[in-house]
Amino acid sequence: MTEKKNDINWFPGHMRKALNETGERLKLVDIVYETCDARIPFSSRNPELDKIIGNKPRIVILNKADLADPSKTSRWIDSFESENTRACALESTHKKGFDKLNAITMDMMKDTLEKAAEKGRIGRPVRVMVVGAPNTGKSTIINALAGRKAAVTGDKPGVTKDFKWIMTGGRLELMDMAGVLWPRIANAKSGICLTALGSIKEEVTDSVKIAYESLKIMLDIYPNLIKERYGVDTDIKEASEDDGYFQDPYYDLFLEMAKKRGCIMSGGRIDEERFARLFINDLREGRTGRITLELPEDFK
Ligand SMILES: Nc1nc2c(ncn2[C@@H]2O[C@H](COP(=O)(O)OP(=O)(O)OP(=O)(O)O)[C@@H](O)[C@H]2O)c(=O)[nH]1
Ligand SMILES: [Mg+2]
Repeated sequence: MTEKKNDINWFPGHMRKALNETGERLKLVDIVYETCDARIPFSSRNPELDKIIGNKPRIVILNKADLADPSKTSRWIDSFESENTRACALESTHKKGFDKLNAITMDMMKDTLEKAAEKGRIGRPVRVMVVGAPNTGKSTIINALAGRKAAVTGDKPGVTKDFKWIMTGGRLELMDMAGVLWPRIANAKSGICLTALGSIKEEVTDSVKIAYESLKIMLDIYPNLIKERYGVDTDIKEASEDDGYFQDPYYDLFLEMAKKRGCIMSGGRIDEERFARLFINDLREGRTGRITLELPEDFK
């Protein structure tokens, strides 16, 4: 494996600006929908954004729940709710989960709307800001709520560049925001997961390294999914000193998987780059299976 770039610069200057502007724009809304990726609810939540949102009413949305492990999604929702944070799961491309989101929103806005009605403002709109890490599905959620393709979406981070108001025709007025990362990612595993699942641009890092590291994570949590998808034996035998030279059984497995998938260049060398991209895309798009790589108790 060759090292390409070691410094992952995932916090370009415009993201600091976007974070600061988020604080300013919060004054314009009643409630915040904070999106995260249901497969990595810890790593895809922005601690800086969390601070900025503060006590403003918010709902944490575990989006892409169709790609996550359903029982683990329930555990995450219970964990948020037990800490008095409202949370719900969405499968926004399938338009699932929105009744629940709407019910929680109206429940949280009840007092505000009643007070407005007493002052004669009956049917006052509810203004929502949708924020979260890049590629977590903010614009897709907005389109589902608006019932039309009002916001641009795409399968890479950084699609929405600036904020935009979108009217739904119903009670909600929605503010779409550019996805924001934060200067210090909690740990190496978070950085790998965020890149593998699409919130950090792949171009800033080494796809072979990301694939190799995410394979290790998968072998730890879902070895059977790897076994089933790639037809390999996942019982890793750690290299012993007796082997006489350094061996990395995970890297050997990575190469075996690449070979099985026919990622071979002319001359017989294994095309690690091609397999890395294939492996990451399988993971990202759910072909490896439904996965949740983090549990609430890991962060208590
Ligand atoms: N499977 C699945 N894919 C989703 C879901 N929500 C969004 N996506 C996909 O995820 C990708 C990113 O969606 P966007 O709505 O553009 O994400 P965003 O948060 O607005 O991204 P930025 O504007 O770049 O920050 C797109 O390819 C969507 O089709 C979901 O619930 N399930
Ligand atoms: Mg967007």
